[in-house]
Order: sequence, then structure tokens, then C-alpha cells
Amino acid sequence: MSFYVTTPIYYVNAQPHLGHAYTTIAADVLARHQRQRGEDVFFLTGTDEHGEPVADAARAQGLEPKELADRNAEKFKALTPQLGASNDFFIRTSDKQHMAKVQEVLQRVHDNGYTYKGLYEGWYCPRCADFKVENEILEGDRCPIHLIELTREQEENWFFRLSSFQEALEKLYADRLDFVMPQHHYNEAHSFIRSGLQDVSLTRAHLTWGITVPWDPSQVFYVWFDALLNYYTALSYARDGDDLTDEFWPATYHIIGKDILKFHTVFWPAMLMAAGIAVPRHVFVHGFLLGADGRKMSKSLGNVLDPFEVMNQYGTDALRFYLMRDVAFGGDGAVGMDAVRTRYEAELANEYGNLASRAIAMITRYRDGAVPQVETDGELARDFDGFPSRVAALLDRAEPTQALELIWQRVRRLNRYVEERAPWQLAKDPADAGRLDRTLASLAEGVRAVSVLLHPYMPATTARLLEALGVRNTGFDGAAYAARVGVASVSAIEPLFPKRS
Ligand code: ME8
Repeated sequence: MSFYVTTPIYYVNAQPHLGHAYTTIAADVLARHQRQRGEDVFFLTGTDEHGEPVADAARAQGLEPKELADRNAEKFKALTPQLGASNDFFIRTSDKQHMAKVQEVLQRVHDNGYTYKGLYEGWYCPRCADFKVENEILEGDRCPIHLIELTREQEENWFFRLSSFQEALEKLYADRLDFVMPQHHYNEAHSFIRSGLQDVSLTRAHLTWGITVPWDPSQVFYVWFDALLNYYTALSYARDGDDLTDEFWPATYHIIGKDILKFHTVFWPAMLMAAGIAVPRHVFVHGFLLGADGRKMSKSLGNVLDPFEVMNQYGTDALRFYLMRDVAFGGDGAVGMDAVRTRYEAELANEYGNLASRAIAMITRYRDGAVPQVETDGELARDFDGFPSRVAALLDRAEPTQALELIWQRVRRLNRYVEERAPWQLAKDPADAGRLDRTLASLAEGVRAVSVLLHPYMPATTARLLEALGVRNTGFDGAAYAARVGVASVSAIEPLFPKRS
């Protein structure tokens, strides 16, 4: 089976921030998990470089758009490995191959009769690079997202006959109840469609920073259509000399924030249908990260959580864990440094880190580092029974927070097990040697199994721990808690989550 997951491609008019990191990390967890299961995975992220927001930002800094794009694309590109993201390709919409493919696909939309020339007049937000419909506009003709004043724009454009897809989109939504997830965002998109679709502008006349319209070179494509097509074009040139489209299209999951729902759940499937291309399987829409005060993060409010600061202080894996754990994926959630510290100390250091170091220390102290090769405890086996497949089912539905909660319940179960069995008591009486053997074996096996499941969330830390347990197999088949211990011996390890000042 193939699994293709994407993040939005990020605008290069600004610096990477926590919101970008969030989506990339979530997509990475899904990609890593599917790889563990032996699926053929392709994970795509990248940058959105054309259009008004970038041209305007470049002008404000006295730069050419391409200069600003090159400069900021590098920062986004550098961020992915820093986040531990395992993307297979990084697309830039200024790539020549992307541009050529966009022209090819949209020419087909034109040839299929889904475009016409018309006069567009409407309220336009230059920051969204989007015309707003009347019922979205705030008082004072302001953008509902950026709160800035909209401008009244009029120009001759090529239009996309979105209205021709009214029935086809309604059918798509009726046939595929999981096309948009979670449910409340499906409902939102569905009701937008049912309220009646209007044709949309496909090109812009007064902009040069974009992809030229092949049948009318005086215009460039509206940046959103250029950008959306990245998901499709990337597959055709990501691997030198190899076209991956047949293998990975349609995409399994587009992971996006709720700010760009309309483009992905309405325009995008219609555009694909117009070009005769299959629509993606799922669009998963996550919520907004908010400042610790519950308000939208913004520099002027001073409530921004800086991903680089979190990584410097606590490490990449702690940032990944925190974001997947503290904000239920799919909803909004407040984030802040205090909450990071609490999760780090209470859960990573005191629960998982402590469990790992205690297990290794006791096996070292009582059995010279050799894990007793005896049957594991049936009681613990019962608590672990069937749970990897429940984790997998949740991750198949793009629910990393709930899956992590299930895994964490097992981390806690293992800590309780240590307390209940009190190996330090058993070690005092040679008559308890058999029980001590069984306890240590069960513990080693439990720590191994949960670490395999935590691997997609915290790849570096779990790899270090599994190495100390002498375990090479991080595949999903190793996620089951087995009666036969999967760990032969342990070696000493530095604390996984050291104390931070
Ligand atoms: O919209 N909370 O790019 P963009 C959670 N180029 N996620 C957030 C967030 C927040 N506060 N802020 C940003 C664009 N994000 C277009 C996309 S796709 C074909 C083109 C994340 O740089 C979230 O994924 O504004 C959101 O959808 C995306 O960044 C917007 O990034």
C-alpha cells in the first residue's frame, strides 16, 4: 500500500514559526508510523513562493521577489531536519518543473472548457491573496483573518467555472463522509458548497510574480491554484528520472490548518475534476495554536511560543511530544513555555525517562545487565493485548493525540507495575529470584514495546533508548508486547530527559 501525506506549502513572505512546525511535525508522525508498518510512504512539504503576499513583502524590503523567496525558502528548508521531519522531498513553487506542470494541467482545464474571460470586481485581501465574499467581510470592509482593510479590486481575469462542479462536489461529499476530517470541518465545507458555488478568478492581470498563463501570456495564475497543484506536480519530478505519480496519487492525507479549508476542500477537488485527475482521499484540518492567554498568537501580544527556543531548551523530541500531546489534533489549543516545562518534567522526565532509567538500572544492578530470558508476566500482557492495532487505527484516522494518549496509558501502567512488584524488595530474598527475573523481563519487554510505538513521535530519543536495549527492529511488528522477551541485555544510558534549569 502507498501512503502519501502532505503539509501546506508555507509562504516565504515571513519566517517559519510554531504553526508551521506544528503541521510538519503532525504529518511527520503519520509518515513515520506508516513507514514502520512497511507502507510505501511519500511525505511532502515545501514553500509557496508566488503571488501578491511575497511580491509585497519583497518590495517592502527593497528586494526582488525571487531574492526574498530564496532567502526564506532556505529557512523553511533548514527547519524540516531541525524538527526531525523525514520528508521525502521539499518542493518550491519556483521550481521550473513545477511551473511547467502547472501550465500543463491548467491548460487542460482550459481545453476542457472550464475557463472564460470576465470582469472581476470584489473585496480583496492582499495578505490572504484572496477575494472575500460578502458574508465573510467584517465591519469596515476588513479581512476576517488579518483584520486589515480590504481593497476594492476590478480587473479582467480568466475565471474558473467552479459553479459547474456544484453537483459533482455534493456527490463527492455524499459518497465520502471522510473526505474532510474531522467531522465539524466536513460540515463546514459541506455547507459552504450547499450554499451555492460561484465561479472564481483563476488568473491575475497586474502581477508578474507568478506562472504565466499559457493561452494568455498577459496574465499569471492566481497563486492559490499554482500552490495547490504542488501536491500533484511534486510527484512528477521529486525523483530524478522517475515519475511517482502513478504510485502515490491520489494523496492519502493533505494535512492543513483551518485557515485554508475552503481552498483545499472546495476549489482543489473541483480543479482536479476539471483536469480529469483523481481527488485526494482525505483532507485533515487541524485547529489553531493559540497563545497561553487563549488568544491568537501574535508578536504584538507577546504570546508567541518560539519553536527554536523550545528546541534549544528542551530538545526537538520534547517539542514534538508537547505539540502532539497538549493540543488535541483537530481542535484549537493554547500553548506556552510553562506548559512545555510541565509536560517535560511531569511526563517525559518523571514518567517515561524515569521508567527507562529505572528498568536499565535494576537490570544492571540485579542481573549484571542480562535480561532474564523467562516468560513475561501474564497480567501485563493482558494490559498490552491488542493495543498496537488500536494505536494504528487511530493514526490511520490522523489522530496522533489520541494515539499518544493510549501509548501513554501503557507508560503509566509500566510505572505502576514497578511500584506493585517492587523489585528492590524481591532482590532482598533469594527465594524471590524467579519473581524478580519475571518482573525484570516483563519490564524490559514493556519499555521496548512502548518505545517502538513512541518512535514516530520522538524518533531520536527512542532510537537512543532502543539502542541501549540492543533492539534494532523499530518496525511495527515489534510493537506487540510478547511473551518471549525481545531484549537480551541492556547498557547504561544518559538520562533521556535531563533536568533543565
Ligand atoms: O496559507 N496554528 O501558507 P502559510 C496552527 N501558502 N497552524 C498554523 C498556525 C497556527 N497559529 N499558523 C500557521 C499558506 N499554521 C499557503 C498554503 S497550500 C497549497 C498553500 C500552519 O505560511 C497551518 O498548517 O500562511 C496553516 O494552514 C499553514 O501553517 C499556513 O501557512
